[in-house]
Amino acid sequence: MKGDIGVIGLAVMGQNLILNMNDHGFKVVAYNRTTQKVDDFLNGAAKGTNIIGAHSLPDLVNKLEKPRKIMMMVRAGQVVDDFIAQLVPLLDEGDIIIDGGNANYADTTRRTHELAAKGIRFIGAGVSGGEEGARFGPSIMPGGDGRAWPQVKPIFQAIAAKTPQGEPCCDWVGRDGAGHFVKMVHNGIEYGDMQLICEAYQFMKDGLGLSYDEMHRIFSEWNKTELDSYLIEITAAILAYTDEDGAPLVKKILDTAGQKGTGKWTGINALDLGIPLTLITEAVFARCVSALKQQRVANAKLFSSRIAPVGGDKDEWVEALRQALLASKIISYAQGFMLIREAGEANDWGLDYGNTALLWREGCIIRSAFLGNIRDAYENDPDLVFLGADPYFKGVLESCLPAWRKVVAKAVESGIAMPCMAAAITFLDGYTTERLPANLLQAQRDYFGAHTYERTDKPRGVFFHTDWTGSGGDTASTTYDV
Ligand code: NBP
Repeated sequence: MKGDIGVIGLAVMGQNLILNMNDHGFKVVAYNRTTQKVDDFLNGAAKGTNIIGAHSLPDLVNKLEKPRKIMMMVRAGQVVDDFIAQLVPLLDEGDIIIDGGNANYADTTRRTHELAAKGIRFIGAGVSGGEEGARFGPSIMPGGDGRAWPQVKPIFQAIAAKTPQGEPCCDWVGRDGAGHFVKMVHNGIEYGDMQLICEAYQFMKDGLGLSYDEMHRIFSEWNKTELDSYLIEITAAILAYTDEDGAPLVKKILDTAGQKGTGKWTGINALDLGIPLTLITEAVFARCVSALKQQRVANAKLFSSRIAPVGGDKDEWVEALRQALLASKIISYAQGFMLIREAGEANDWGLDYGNTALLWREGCIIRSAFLGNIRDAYENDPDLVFLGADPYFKGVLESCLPAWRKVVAKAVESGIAMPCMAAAITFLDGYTTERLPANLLQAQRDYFGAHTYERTDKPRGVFFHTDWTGSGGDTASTTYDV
């Protein structure tokens, strides 16, 4: 009997996805560039299963049922193009190649079109949930050539995580690079969620002087509230984890954050599309600041910097922090969905935002109870532009606002860097201000560059230029923007 699906790439993600597929009754053919890993896998984790090994790409292709489905779980980038180039001559029209790695969505769009021209159907599927998700139920975000989806759907929906109601956290996102775009924004939101938690942790540790035991208990309690999520849960566990000497291990970890690029891509796309994705972008920059360790150490001495203790009732501050974190998180998701909407419209992907929230509800790193509320918001109003305008989220934002302001103001006063919580409240203040100072900005642009402006007492779309100095001409600029 031939295999239902082939998987190329036997690192952590590939092996665990294969085992997951096998558990769900699919016959999987496994291949890896370094073929020793195929034998190691078959004699190790895959021993006693129905998994079949392949020692070359022709061997892999020959062992698959038609139309063939071949999923790559390899390093993103050139490696994917190289495998595609080797596979295409071996495949027949209608066969399907799936890239389950963290591809740039533009590459997925290009590959979908290039392969369609050769009769091969391509799916670019974002997979989230790390090792455990891959093994027991990831969130999967597939996009690309829609004709391939009915063939792949039964396998992907079987292995995906399920919501408490039993719905799979995997459904078709849209054509071309839509799946990988949504996965990219997921990763950006992950950057934001993690940084928000870190800001609350620093306020508790350095402002309130709480112990690791106290912080562990607080995050455990927060996990029973609207903040119920995987990242809050693992933060509580991390704070309780001790090293061999009994001290919290996290205290000994160097404070320089790494990054692989998906947060940066999210920020770049937001800038390209003109979406104010301030929180996620600040989270990326916060990692950049953390990485400048030597400079920070030197400048801490130069400015004699220290965090001033935060006085007052600690329990009240902790509750205020919880509300600040929740409200900031709402803004982060609101901005993320604004970006997804803009990209979806620009590319005509026909995205379903409630479905996107459903895909992230379980299985992935940002999984949380909160995503159920986001799904409800988009089900109630599929055209919702700003998540904060949904009645539930509006209510939460309004009730959290006083505590949120207090926390951000106290952080600034005490010298606690809080880029994401501050960016979130600043965004909400700007986004809910009827008249911003951009009138002055337009005047400045017109003053130095004759960029013109619109007037409040004239219809939109009519542009004016003023000779501000009396020595300028009447000619307005149409050729450049500053
Ligand atoms: P890696 O990203 O570490 O990739 C390892 C695989 O890529 C191995 O099969 C390796 O083959 C192959 N490979 C490399 Br590296 N260079 C190659 C080359 N020049 N030619 C052919 N094959 C090459 O594995 P992973 O961490 O399992 O991730 C797989 C994909 O899933 C990546 O795109 C990753 O970004 C994405 N992802 C990872 C996670 C996670 O938590 N790790 C989560 C979500 C998505 P070899 O054994 O012969 O070197």
